[in-house]
Amino acid sequence: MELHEIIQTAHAAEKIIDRHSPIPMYYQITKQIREKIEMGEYNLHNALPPERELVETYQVSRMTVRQAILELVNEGILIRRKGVGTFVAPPKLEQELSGLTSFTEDMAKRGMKAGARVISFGETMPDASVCEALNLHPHEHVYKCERLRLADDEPMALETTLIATSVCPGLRREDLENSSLYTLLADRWKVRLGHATQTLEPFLASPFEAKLLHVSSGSPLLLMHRVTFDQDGHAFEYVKSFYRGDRYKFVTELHRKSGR
Ligand code: 16G
Repeated sequence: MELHEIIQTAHAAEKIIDRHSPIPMYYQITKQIREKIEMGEYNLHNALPPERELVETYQVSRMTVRQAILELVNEGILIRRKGVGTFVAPPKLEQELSGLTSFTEDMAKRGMKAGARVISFGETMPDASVCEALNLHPHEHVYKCERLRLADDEPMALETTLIATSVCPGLRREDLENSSLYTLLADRWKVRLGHATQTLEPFLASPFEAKLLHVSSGSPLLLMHRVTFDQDGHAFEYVKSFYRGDRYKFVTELHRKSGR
């Protein structure tokens, strides 16, 4: 770059980045990038300018640019594609928290294809908390199945499901590969969904979850625990799920209680 170009670039960067502001420079850059996405300057189909170009535009260090990008990746606004570049992420999937639905139904509602890859399957003795949640007798066995859930082939969630063997005797690993557990339970064992209790909390991906979910280790995930009951009020399923924080947004409708 010629000297006059360097000076011009530095002047332009000064206008958009306030070096004297208490707001950190990386944070100011995230704001600029968000605005460019809103204006359509950066879109779903084109990669963001490479790091070195952003370094020149904003006249900051490579580390500052990286921090800004990481922030937006963690928020789910940008997405990194290995060896290709950084892109604007597709909109997050909005998931209602009030209805009792299956992953397969949730995807179908959006016109997406649900998938399930079985990571592990086996019969085991549950620990005390699962025994209590499912109201099991001592020594009662459960099937434990870990499944990676996919939406149009993209990994979205990692689910570990525990069900008493007495609920669905003879359940096999291959029954769960790319099919709906709830449909199977209803069709083969006449289990009818009633209600569920569910908790939701933040969690940072360990290298294990990160690899399966195609995110970086330490990325934000949403950890859900669900106990599902049948129509007679018997708890039949205990599930621990990790949902990608960069691909999901949870929605609830709130009603003011009468008498307030
Ligand atoms: C949802 C449920 C999970 C259930 C699964 C059945 C949460 C946190 N989890 O993912 O408890 O086992 O649906 O889906 O919502 P399937 O019928 O498609 O296998």
